[in-house]
Amino acid sequence: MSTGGFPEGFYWGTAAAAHQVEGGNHGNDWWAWEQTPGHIKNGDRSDPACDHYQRFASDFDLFKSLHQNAHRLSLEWSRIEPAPGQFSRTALRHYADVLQALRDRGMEPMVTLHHFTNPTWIADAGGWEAPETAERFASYAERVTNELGQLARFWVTINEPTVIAYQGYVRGEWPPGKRNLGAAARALVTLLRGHWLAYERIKTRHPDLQLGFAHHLRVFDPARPFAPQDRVVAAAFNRVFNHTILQSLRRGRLVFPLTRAGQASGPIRSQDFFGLNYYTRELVRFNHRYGAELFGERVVPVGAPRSDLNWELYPEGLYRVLRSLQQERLPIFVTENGIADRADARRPEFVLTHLTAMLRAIDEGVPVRGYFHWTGFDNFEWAEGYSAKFGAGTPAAAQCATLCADLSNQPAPG
Ligand code: IFM
Repeated sequence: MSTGGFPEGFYWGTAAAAHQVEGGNHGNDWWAWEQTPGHIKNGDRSDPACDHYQRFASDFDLFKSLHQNAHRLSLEWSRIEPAPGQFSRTALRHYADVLQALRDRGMEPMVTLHHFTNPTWIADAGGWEAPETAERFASYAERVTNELGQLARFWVTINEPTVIAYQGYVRGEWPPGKRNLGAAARALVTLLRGHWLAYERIKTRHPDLQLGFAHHLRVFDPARPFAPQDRVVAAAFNRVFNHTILQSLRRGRLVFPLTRAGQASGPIRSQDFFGLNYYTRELVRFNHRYGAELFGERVVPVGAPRSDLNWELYPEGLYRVLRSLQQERLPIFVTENGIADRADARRPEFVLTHLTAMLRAIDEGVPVRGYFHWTGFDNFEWAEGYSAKFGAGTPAAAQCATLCADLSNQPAPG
């Protein structure tokens, strides 16, 4: 039972990514990927998505009416820098208008600089496998914060680096469509270096900006808790998917196995807050046929509640992950948490049980400062196209949003 409630000034909102909602992003690697039959379910494409590029003001009106006092969004790199070193005044002005529109509504923006998409010229030059991409990303990040830094205090450099590496370089289901563990590790090294470089450059010019990284952390438990081989593979998943990045960031240098893939180092402190994207848990069972996946077959517990994407609904995992993050000694934002639920039947319970888990962690001293639900739109869900409905803009979700506001009982922070 909660005693203290949500802290004063708590941020409530939804999160989104430019390519999933804007429409019209034709200058990046994802748009190119979408043109090949078979890459996206039902042949869906990201244009027009939710037409948010045009409709942002009325979208924000809706969020405001749902009692949200913050919003997480991403900027589309390929719009801002359509060719190397050429920055579009039109795109920068557009994003300035977007951020100002949030401010006008009393909503605090959190801005992500990279959410999965690369300009085609970056992809053509080797994407995240090319070491120079780190430098190019940092230059873009520096320019953008110079132009827009006065409109937003919270910035996320990169969203879910391990998901980029896994989907794009291990599973081959996202661009660049590779299945090569060495390439995945090289990409992760460049992503980390990009974050470190961007952090140093931005902080030098704008020490007041608050910078973080959005990590997708999953709970991996052994499918058979007493089977040593399952415990080993679950621990290996936890290490590779969750802890490699966390430890590298904590130490300001690469840890094994990334040390085998390249060289990079950064400041010991390169996050002012911790961005947590939490969705689910997976049980891991040893299977000798899964050599390319660390010999781990991932399964959902029999009879467990699950989303339309077959992800287990496991609110306890949010509590467990938040407790484990206490050691980072950073303010925490839940930068994503949500459910694919076409019928909107399980979303209210999902939100309630996850908020309860979060509140339990807060009560036990975990410094959570805000919660961004994924998401406010039924948007373009990458390789799933429009088949997976994460949007919380439905009546049931509206009830949840009102409930959130009541739970926090807070006016929007000034
Ligand atoms: O839609 C994605 C988002 O882009 C990154 N985090 C997970 C979400 C749901 O799959």
